[in-house]
Amino acid sequence: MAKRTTRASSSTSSTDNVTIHDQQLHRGAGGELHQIAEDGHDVLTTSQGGPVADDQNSLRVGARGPLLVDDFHFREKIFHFDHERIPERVVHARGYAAHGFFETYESLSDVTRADIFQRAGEKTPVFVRFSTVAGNKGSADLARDVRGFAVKFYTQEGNWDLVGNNIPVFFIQDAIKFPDLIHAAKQEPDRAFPQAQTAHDNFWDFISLTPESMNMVMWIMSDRTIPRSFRFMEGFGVHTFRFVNEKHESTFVKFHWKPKLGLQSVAWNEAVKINGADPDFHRRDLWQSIQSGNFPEWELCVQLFDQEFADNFDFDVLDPTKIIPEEILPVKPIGRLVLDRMPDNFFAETEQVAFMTQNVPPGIDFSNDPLLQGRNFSYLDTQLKRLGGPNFTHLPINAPKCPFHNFQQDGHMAMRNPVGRVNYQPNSFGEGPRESPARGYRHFPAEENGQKVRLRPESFADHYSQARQFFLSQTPPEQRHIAMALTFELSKVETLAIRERMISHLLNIDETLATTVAQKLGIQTMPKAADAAMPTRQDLEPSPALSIVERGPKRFEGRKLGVLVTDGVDAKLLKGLKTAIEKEKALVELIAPKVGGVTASDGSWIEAQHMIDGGPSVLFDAVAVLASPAAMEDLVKEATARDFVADAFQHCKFIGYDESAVPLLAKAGIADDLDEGTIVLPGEEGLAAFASELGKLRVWGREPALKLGKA
Ligand code: HDE
Repeated sequence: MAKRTTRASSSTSSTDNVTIHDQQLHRGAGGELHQIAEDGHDVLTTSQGGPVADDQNSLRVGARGPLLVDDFHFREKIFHFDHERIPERVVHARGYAAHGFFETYESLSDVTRADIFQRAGEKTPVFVRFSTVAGNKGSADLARDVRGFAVKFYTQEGNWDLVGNNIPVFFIQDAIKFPDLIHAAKQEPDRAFPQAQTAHDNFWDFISLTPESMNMVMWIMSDRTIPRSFRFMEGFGVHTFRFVNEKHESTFVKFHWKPKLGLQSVAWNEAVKINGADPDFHRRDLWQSIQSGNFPEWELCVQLFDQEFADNFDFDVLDPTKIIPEEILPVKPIGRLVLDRMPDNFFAETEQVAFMTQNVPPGIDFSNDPLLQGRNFSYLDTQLKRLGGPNFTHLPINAPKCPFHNFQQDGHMAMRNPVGRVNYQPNSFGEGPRESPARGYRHFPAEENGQKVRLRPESFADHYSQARQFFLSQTPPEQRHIAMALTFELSKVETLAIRERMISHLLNIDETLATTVAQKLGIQTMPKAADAAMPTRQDLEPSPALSIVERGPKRFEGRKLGVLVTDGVDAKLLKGLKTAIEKEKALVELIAPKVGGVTASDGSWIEAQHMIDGGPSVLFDAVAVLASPAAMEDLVKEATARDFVADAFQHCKFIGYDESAVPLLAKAGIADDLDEGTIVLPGEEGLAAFASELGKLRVWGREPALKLGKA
């Protein structure tokens, strides 16, 4: 095919038909050429371009005889199919990605010479892949897990990969522990379960023996690990990096992504149910929002600091288990990221994209964070294994979009061999590329000296203070969720000593948290607090920036209202509701008792996107029930309809309804518990107020009375 495309470019062509050697060819959607059959269809060919006459039957002797080795078409087709899979990523196997652009707000030339940050308004193409860490490629989206947030910037001076997570700290301080961490987190090797979750002995055994992970434990047990969707997550570069300017001066930098629509997560019980109702919930969300033109957006923010700040800060800025609170060092927005195009092909782009922390352009450099330096080693190896050879940079998704030129050659699948005689330098033929001391990458000449040792610095030794700070910075519902998450996870741990060891760490973080979890786990005698490498410092100032609820958007924009409707629904009210929600730039989807839709009060046909069995309330941010009294008599008998409102209530969602829905609330067992989040839909004039009330997103105050997990 590729051969034909090349030849065709020099031939005469009409709009989408081309003639080569008297043969009519048809140009396909991707610009590729197809042979045309007698009846006008594109001709199916082998990979060698040979036209295929019969793709339904393999070649055999007689009608019932053996197959023949002459059948090169069969052999090629099955051979290719047999090799369709490549190894999945050892971590972050399940991912979803989109194209977009990064727009620089203002020149940062005073701190960095990175070309991408020189000109205000400049747009740089990007490819962004979100992922879960532990689950296999086919696992469900709402696993409690860290999310990867990997961004490839195709800059004018080479690709920059900012391979981050949605959590600003990590489990370990030294990359040498990474294989142990991941072995412990993934399914246990003898039984190959549990899949995509950390609620098992091996994970908590390792964690409880690794005090440096305690800050991360607070983060992963918080709602950050069950995000509402990728669009509502922050992202972090985690490590301290360096910006370097033209004068070779260095400024330390930490990177943050802030979602335009604010932060939002789901409830744990909701996450469990979403995994069943729509395992692709996050994928679908990204797909739908981009396809409908609601492009997700983040701001790139930086914390910039110098050596003096680093020397005076309470913690070592090279320790990836620590943050610098935003209240101490504010974040400065430097540009925006917009995702506006889905890949044409999942495998070619999302699966084959190769992120590598060591991909940095001139002006961006590394710090001595031992985790970062270990990563710089790892990512190249993993791509070789996964993509099968050193030429993975030739794949369109990985190739730079700026010109590139060197003498690398040959190897598996080489698509860009240097042309001409000279494939080395220096050479006296004056051919080929040469170094450029002025433009080329120069590593920051940091002074280093010391003995070769294997040790962990003293300055990395405080494992509990920031964990405590994180916990104390959470609102009461968020603290409750952390306690519930720890209880759930440890309840799945069979070895009692591991549970107790975790409680002994929690005692160093917050005594009430430790006692609550211990009580729920039925631990009779509290263990002693874990020995700490250094005593827990006095309380750090809480950081409200660490709370999702504090950082909530206070808007319903980008969210979804699910409206359960029946035959006889008040058409005017429904229309008014839709208009009010759409004014908030949010979506409305209808759920009907039967596939198709309902007939409204005025006789009009209203199409529904879901049937009640396929559209549970966990798929929506808030719900409404609009029915007719007659249809309600049947609806209350349906368990799925009762679950629809009972779940919405349990997940602290807003529920709007008209009077006809009262029997359903009664049957769902919530009629006596109505609160400020269960709202009788007013006449049309009040619908705008209802829509704006939804901006509060959840009624977390409802939760204590629900006695979830006997909290
Ligand atoms: Fe990764 N990580 N990682 N990681 N990581 C990989 O590279 C590794 C770490 C992160 O969407 C692998 O291409 C080591 C921290 C993301 O394709 C591998 C260590 C952070 C992705 C690897 C870490 C990350 C990866 C597996 C300890 C957040 C997915 C497949 C030092 C800052 C990128 C691959 C994508 C992927 C190694 C720790 C983020 C094996 C050794 C910390 C988002 O190279």
